[in-house]
Amino acid sequence: MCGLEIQVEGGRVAGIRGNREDTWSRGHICPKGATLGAVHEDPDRIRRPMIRVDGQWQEVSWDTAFRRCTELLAPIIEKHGIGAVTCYTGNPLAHSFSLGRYTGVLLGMSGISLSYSPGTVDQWPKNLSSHLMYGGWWTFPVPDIERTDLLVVMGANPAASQGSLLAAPDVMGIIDGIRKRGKVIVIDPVRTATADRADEWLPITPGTDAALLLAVAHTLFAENLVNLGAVGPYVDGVERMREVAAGWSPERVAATTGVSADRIRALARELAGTERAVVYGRIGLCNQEFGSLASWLVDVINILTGHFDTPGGSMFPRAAAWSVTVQPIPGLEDGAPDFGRFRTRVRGAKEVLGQVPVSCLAEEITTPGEGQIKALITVAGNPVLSTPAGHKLDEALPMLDAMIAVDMWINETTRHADVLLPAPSPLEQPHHDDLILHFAINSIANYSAPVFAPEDPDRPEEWEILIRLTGLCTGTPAEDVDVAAIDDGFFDYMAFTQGFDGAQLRKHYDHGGPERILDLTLRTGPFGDRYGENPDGLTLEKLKAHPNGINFGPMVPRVPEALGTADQKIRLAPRYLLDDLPRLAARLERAPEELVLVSRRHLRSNNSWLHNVAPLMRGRDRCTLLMHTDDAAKRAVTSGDLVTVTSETGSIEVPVEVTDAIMPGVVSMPHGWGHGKPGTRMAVANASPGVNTNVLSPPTFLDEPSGNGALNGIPVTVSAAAT
Ligand SMILES: Nc1nc2c(c(=O)[nH]1)N[C@H]1C(S)=C(S)[C@@H](COP(=O)(O)OP(=O)(O)OC[C@H]3O[C@@H](n4cnc5c(=O)[nH]c(N)nc54)[C@H](O)[C@@H]3O)O[C@H]1N2
Ligand SMILES: Nc1nc2c(c(=O)[nH]1)N[C@H]1C(S)=C(S)[C@@H](COP(=O)(O)OP(=O)(O)OC[C@H]3O[C@@H](n4cnc5c(=O)[nH]c(N)nc54)[C@H](O)[C@@H]3O)O[C@H]1N2
Ligand SMILES: [Mo]
Repeated sequence: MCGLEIQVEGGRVAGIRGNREDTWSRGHICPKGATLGAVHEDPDRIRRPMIRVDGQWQEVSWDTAFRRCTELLAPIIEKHGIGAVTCYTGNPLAHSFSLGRYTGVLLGMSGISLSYSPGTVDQWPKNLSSHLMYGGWWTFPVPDIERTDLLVVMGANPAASQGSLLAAPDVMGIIDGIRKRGKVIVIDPVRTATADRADEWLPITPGTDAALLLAVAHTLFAENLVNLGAVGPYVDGVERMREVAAGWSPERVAATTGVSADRIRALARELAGTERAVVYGRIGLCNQEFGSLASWLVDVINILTGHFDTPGGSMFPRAAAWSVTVQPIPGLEDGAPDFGRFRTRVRGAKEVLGQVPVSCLAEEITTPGEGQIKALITVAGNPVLSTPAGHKLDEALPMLDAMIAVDMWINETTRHADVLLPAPSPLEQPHHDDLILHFAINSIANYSAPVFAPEDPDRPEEWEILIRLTGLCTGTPAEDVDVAAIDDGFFDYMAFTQGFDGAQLRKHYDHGGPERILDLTLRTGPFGDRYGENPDGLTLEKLKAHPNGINFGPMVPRVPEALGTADQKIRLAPRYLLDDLPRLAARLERAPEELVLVSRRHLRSNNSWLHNVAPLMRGRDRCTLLMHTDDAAKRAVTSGDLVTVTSETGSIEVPVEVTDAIMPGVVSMPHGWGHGKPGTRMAVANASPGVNTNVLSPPTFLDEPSGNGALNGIPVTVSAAAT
């Protein structure tokens, strides 16, 4: 999202720096932005379509590649039906100009009934709690960190991640600003770089945040500190919440959470007593055993303390261009939650908001019988490294009859494909953010033209690839799909959702594709011209006259307008979530584990896929196991020693890094490593492969209400490695 100034000399990137004139980022940049040139120039990046012939990759024309897709997929669909086909759409689609706007075509129009994504190892608990509380599965409240005086960060490390369901430029600079006028508290089992920059680090036992937050709610009610502020008239369920919280005294949860009853009470008082305060919870709260409860309770605390829908509190952003992704799920409009509309074939996992745990994919491929998955399309994903027990998926993928991958590299996942369709370099595409604008603390619009013309003039854009694959799934040979017709149909539907006749609107355009969708979403967004109804409003054409972007300013109160519930009320205490409380109560009775594993991120990485970028890989090995000094002493290991880490699912060897910046009883590893597999083409990554932490993630360790994977709080044992 940061504005970049890219210098080009002789057709090459000569330098990238932050654009000081950018209306959003004002010159801020992170290492990922600064090294995009290396992604563009990476000799390992695939540039031509490839098909596998007798086990060997062969570069072919696009036409041949699409024909090969047809040859592979059509007979499978004919024999087994579309139910034998699925797709995995990965994280970068949230960031790509074309994929962000067109994955909906593949998911919505291909007839594939059940698809997989890292959503269920990421934000599914937040989708669930937002669906239940606000009637919008992407209606996420975001901490207004520019205007708050007390920020409580739980399970997030913006010093590494730069934010997440909180998009803000230079988050750490903003955090420094909060400290000057107020206070920052970080609640995390690890003393992260964010915690180091905060006023206070409160270590917490992984997976127990929901219990802590219930005790905060308990204190707020018990001490008469509840004050809903302006949203008061729109909140339903306060009395129910009072009854629920009554059973969760700070004393009851102190031992399990590792946070003293006094500190919990003081936290409640600080939050209630600070005019502008906010709690932010992120991946550490989602990817855990009680992810839905924790995600919900963050919002409950913000609401009970009057820090909701008000500056400096938790607010609903207004995206200048709305995202196709946030469309309501047909059949899951507000009302009684209707989850488990279907269950998976092998494990019987229930559907929640249209998805099932991503960890089901391997067993659906390997288990014979009616409905077995025979063909897989992956788009911008590397589930072999990023999903629980990815090593099992690695074993399952060769059993497929067909696999098509749309990606930039031959990595741990795509090495199993039969057809590889290359994505263009980020510098060969236009850019305007999409989904992440819905989590941004300012309303911004910012369009960038491609820096380079396509190296391969024949190459289709990724949205065209998605449309061809969609058509193929519905019975048309991929090479014969009428891309423009499907694109028009998609546009018409999107226009219809905004109350417009697409066929009429299309007369404004001489081209289709994501630019047309972007124009539609800008013009029908909060600042748009609505195709002439509001003549001074925004259009893509006007935006293009502002190369540094347009910033429409900070968040504004949006309740009740933002609510999708039938009665435009916030449901503070949804029954579906309350039903999960007995499971949390049982957690309080459980004996402590000897050691549990949590995940972490690094500033110079992005999940599994920037490890082939040499400038990002400099420095010492980052794929290490952080372990507390006392735990290391007990096991007679010191920094640099190789240790064996074992969970119920698997075992890995990794170097240990001994530190006091982590709670005793907790160890931490980054995900996205485990390169060096045969058949991959990533020379830089393969030279420093690291190990795959998800070998240790049990596929059935889940946040039950959402089906999201619990990748934090995994019981493990650690001992010095024999080797
Ligand atoms: N540089 C970089 N940036 C990234 C990414 C990247 O890989 N690299 N990934 C991107 C993606 S896909 C995402 S989703 C975001 C995520 O953004 P963040 O949520 O900020 O992610 P992390 O940096 O992993 O921080 C998670 C923190 O949760 C803590 N934690 C683990 N378990 C628990 C628990 O039970 N309770 C509490 N309170 N804390 C816990 C961990 O110790 C860790 O410090 O980052 C995005 N940004
Ligand atoms: N243990 C543990 N596991 C985790 C997490 C954790 O915290 N701990 N975090 C989880 C989270 S939050 C996430 S989001 C997932 C990520 O899970 P995935 O999305 O499966 O993994 P990525 O590593 O982001 O893989 C991105 C893939 O997209 C490709 N790619 C990049 N840009 C483009 C593009 O423009 N077009 C195309 N077609 N391909 C592109 C890359 O080459 C790479 O193969 O990992 C999850 N796994
Ligand atoms: Mo993510």
